[in-house]
Amino acid sequence: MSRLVMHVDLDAFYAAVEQRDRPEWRGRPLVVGAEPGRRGVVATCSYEARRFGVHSAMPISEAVRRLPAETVYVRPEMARYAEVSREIMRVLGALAPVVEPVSIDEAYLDVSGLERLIGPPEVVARRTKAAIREAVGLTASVGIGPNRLIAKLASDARKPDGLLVVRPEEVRAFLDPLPLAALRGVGAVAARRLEQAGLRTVGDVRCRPLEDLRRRLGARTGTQVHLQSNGIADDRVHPATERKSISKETTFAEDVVDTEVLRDTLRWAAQEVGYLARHAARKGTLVTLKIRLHPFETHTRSRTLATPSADDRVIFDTAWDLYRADTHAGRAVRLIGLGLSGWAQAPVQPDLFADLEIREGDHADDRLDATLDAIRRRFGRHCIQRGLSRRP
Ligand code: TTP
Ligand code: CA
Repeated sequence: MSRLVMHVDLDAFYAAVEQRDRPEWRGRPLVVGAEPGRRGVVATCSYEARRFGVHSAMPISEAVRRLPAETVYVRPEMARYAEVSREIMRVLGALAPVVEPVSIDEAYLDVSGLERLIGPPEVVARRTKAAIREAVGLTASVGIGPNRLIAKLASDARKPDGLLVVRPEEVRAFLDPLPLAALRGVGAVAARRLEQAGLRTVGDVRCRPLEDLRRRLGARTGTQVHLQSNGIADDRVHPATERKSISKETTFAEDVVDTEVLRDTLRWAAQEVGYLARHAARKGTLVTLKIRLHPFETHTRSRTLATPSADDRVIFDTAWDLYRADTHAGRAVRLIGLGLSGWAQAPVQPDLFADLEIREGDHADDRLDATLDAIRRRFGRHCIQRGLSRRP
């Protein structure tokens, strides 16, 4: 019997949290990210803003140029988003036995056994979306397929508020029209080679002989791409505690030289990696920085931490130090990312979904925000206020 993998991904996550909490911002273009007029990037934006071509990791100056005057700009408040995320992961943990969070707003679930308990895959997906909406008031896009690749592409395919189930016999028809970027491991170099051979879609790749793909892309990537274009991919969902390393990277649409853009991007990666490590109850001892320079030259640099850590700020500071010490600092960057590995000990807290300490940086303010949110969710929005409300 083939496995059923579900991918859950919240829509415009940070922006959706902001619009949820400020009804007057709903239906408007909204950007979460750097302050307009300063340097830095868009963390994310509402779907209303995406119509203007704005997206994550775009310089804020570019977003301001594209967006209309009524656009709302807000600074990210990580602690709030992390608290919402924990609630979502708890909801997912109650639905399926194995949940693998892969980012603050994304997880894979093995739902193979749920048919008998809940019903057909569509019902499982609908139930999941409803449970998330009920718990946190947000929409998620959900995809179900025979493996991770198909599940992820299925959740992407109908965003926002999407739901798509791709059955094994539908995999080819689903994959064939997708662009090459749908396949994992097809970077800029591989994509260029495939395009030079006249291939545009996954279907084009599927129709090429394996030997031809191996010759063009190398044995490893060629085989990978061949298997994926036939819908064959990893179908295992791992408990978070089994990961050997956690990393996040961003590929920019264009080369970046602005250090503020690089710094914002690494800060986000550190927050994601820190969040996932704390979720898995792990502390790492090795921070790795990865940069790809124009044209296709990739470097990694690592540093061992004096004390094992899963703290966003420690991870970021270490990676940023590595960047500044790098002889390539200042050159145009196409990709930047970081990783945490070398776990210090067995998980300190076997329960994945237990409340972990909130430590997105050492801001008492952030912690207070998260605590207030937790109380409000439990007892109603207006039950508790700050002495001096920061948000007018
Ligand atoms: P995504 O899931 O990539 O994006 P999204 O949830 O905003 O939008 P959608 O899934 O509907 O396309 O990222 C989740 C959150 O992570 C996002 O809300 C903000 C943050 N983020 C950054 O801060 N910087 C980035 O470069 C990216 C990609 C995401
Ligand atoms: Ca998302």
